[in-house]
Amino acid sequence: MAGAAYRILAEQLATRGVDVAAVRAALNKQRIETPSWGYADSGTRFRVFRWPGAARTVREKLDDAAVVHRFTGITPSVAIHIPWDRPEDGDYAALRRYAKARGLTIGAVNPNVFQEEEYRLGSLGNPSRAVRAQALTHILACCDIMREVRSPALSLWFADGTNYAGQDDLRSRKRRMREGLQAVYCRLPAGSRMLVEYKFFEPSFYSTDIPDWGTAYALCLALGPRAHVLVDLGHHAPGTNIEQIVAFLLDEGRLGGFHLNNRKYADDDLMAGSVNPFELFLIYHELVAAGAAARHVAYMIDQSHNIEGKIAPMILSVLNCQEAYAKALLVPRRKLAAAQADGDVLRAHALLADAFRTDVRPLLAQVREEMGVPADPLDAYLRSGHEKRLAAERSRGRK
Ligand code: PSV
Ligand code: MN
Repeated sequence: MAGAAYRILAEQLATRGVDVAAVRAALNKQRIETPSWGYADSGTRFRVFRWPGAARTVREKLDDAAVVHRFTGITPSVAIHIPWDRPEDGDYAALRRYAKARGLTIGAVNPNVFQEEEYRLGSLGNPSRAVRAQALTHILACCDIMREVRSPALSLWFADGTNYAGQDDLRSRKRRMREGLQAVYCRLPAGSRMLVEYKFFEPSFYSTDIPDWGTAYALCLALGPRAHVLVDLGHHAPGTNIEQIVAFLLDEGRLGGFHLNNRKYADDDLMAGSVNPFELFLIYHELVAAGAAARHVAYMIDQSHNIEGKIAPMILSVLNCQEAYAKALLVPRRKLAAAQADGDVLRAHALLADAFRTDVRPLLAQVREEMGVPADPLDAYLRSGHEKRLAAERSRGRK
């Protein structure tokens, strides 16, 4: 099927010196984790528009993740958020088996320490010792859940911060956060990692306890080698050079993973690659350039679909990441290094831009054929009638 178009592209790439077989092999190994919360009704603080057929339970979320994996072939794990994904019977081992029966594993466990009434002034950074203890207890319970679901990572994000100057002592907040994280770090399940996510604002607007990668990095250094920084693409001020942050963390061995999404104005949690595909490409370019240093990086989507559906936009995000990675694999690294060494600014830039401009769709169609998934997964999914079936099935019992 991919046939003629692929052969023409493969020939062109070969004349450019690209090892097409190696590119295909790399694409076959690409993996992206999808978030349980992206399958449920979610959205902005203004309005959550209900989607007919959105998942209502954690098992339905896993069912939907399995559909995304079936159509894309590269999303075999699902991140969970606790307590949002607490199974009704509380049996996490059974949940893991349920996932396994659908060809999935459970990925990162995300403790939620931002929705209880007690967390008004924060969780691990809260001035109250009792509230800090409550947050710590929840996060440690998540470590136990990690053991049951065999999760490789504890993914931490804190809404902690202050809204007004003088509201709290900034140095004390810093120390409390560090102390709390240290208590968690000691209890990480064997072989797992702690991912520390930063966000420059929201829901705290005057100060955020972990506002940037530098703070997250400093905390990780203080904690130990199993603590790594998590880069959520939506959590940066406009104009931030995210790929430079990625390069720095990779080089220091502290890039833990990504929350893939795209932003336009704030933390809008839009589909990955939808606003700025060039940025996504440049990030993948750094990852490819880092080679083995990027081995342990976790690629996780974190988006909140509000008006565009659930499963289909998840598929599109995955495909956008696949496309960005494919283009990054085409960068002629030796030629680029030579242009850089020669100080040939224009040529160096043009080499990158050329890779980005390459239409890799025939290549991806070929790779998908090899993986046994549709050449155009989004189109195949939309035509499958699955959305209609879900909407009918899941409308029962809804108000
Ligand atoms: C916060 O904005 C965040 O990016 C964190 O990763 C949360 O766990 C996730 O969104 C879902 O609220
Ligand atoms: Mn995130």
